[in-house]
Amino acid sequence: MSNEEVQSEAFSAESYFATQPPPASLEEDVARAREFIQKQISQGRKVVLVTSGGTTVPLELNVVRFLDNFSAGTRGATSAEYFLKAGYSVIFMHRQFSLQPFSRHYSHSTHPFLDFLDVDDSEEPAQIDVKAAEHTQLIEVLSQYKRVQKAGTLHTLTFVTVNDYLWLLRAVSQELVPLGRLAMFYLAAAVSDFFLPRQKMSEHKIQSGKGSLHIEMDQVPKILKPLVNEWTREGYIVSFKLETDETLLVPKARKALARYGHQVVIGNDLHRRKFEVVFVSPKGGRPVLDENGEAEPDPSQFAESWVHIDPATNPTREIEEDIVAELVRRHRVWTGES
Ligand code: 9Z3
Repeated sequence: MSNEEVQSEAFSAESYFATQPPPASLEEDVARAREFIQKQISQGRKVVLVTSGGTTVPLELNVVRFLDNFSAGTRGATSAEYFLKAGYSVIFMHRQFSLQPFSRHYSHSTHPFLDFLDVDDSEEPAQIDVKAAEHTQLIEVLSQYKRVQKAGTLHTLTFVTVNDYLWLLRAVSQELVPLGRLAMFYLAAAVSDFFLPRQKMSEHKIQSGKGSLHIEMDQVPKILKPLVNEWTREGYIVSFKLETDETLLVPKARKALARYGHQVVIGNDLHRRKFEVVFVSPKGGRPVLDENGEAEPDPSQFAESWVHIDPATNPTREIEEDIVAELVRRHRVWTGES
């Protein structure tokens, strides 16, 4: 395909997958995920796919430079733990090296593990101890981790680029189809809006010395559309909307619901995301958009509910506990339970 043809391409999901190559590990990753899903189905479990962390956009084929999306992976990793506690099996699809369930409590930047160990080297062999102040939390985290390992209810998948993410999301969502309404999608990963198609990328490191760098990027296809309408028709789909202007949160969440027809958008402001989020969902059937899809949908078609926690009165409380509890309740209604 020539560059001109690529440039004129609108990049629907279909044209994206027809022109951008799959990651090398896709088949193997999907086979492992399939095996995991089949086991969960045979045990009658609900499965949630949690996406977490930011995707990158490489600028070169031999990649030296890339654009990144903001996300430490806290939302996804923390939520995955609460889903596991609620009895869900979890496919944790995350950005390589971003936070993961359980080990997140001992992240190298906030709570490095060397700092909670003591060593007594006055005798041979030297003894290692966990500091007394760390016991309670470590026992709790480790016990849950071991329980989950024994039950085999956590499966991890890794992405780096937005291309890895899109291919994996499509493949795994198709594998989740047999679960029908028992599957939930919790799309907390921070996904690039723009990318550089492979056909436009320079093979080698872009050279400096020629003045400023101009790159024209294409829009990443809106993946929620085929996810909702083609890849999974029955799964319960929760997407996140990140804004830095709080006044945009609810209107943009409403628009996304009207455009894609999924179940919930959780809006979060970048600076307040750890103690405040808003659930936006359609009140009745699928909300209606105007013909060209540009105008604001009628607000009376949507319900909003805010979740707040107060870090001053309870500094250890995590908002993900409340988010997951609410989603578990809503998912029960979706599956026809109480
Ligand atoms: C989020 O909004 C997540 O809650 C955060 C979590 C990325 C803010 P951290 O990992 O941060 O705890 O540091 N994720 C979704 C962001 C996103 O890309 N949403 C798309 C959009 O807004 C729609 S799927 O267009």
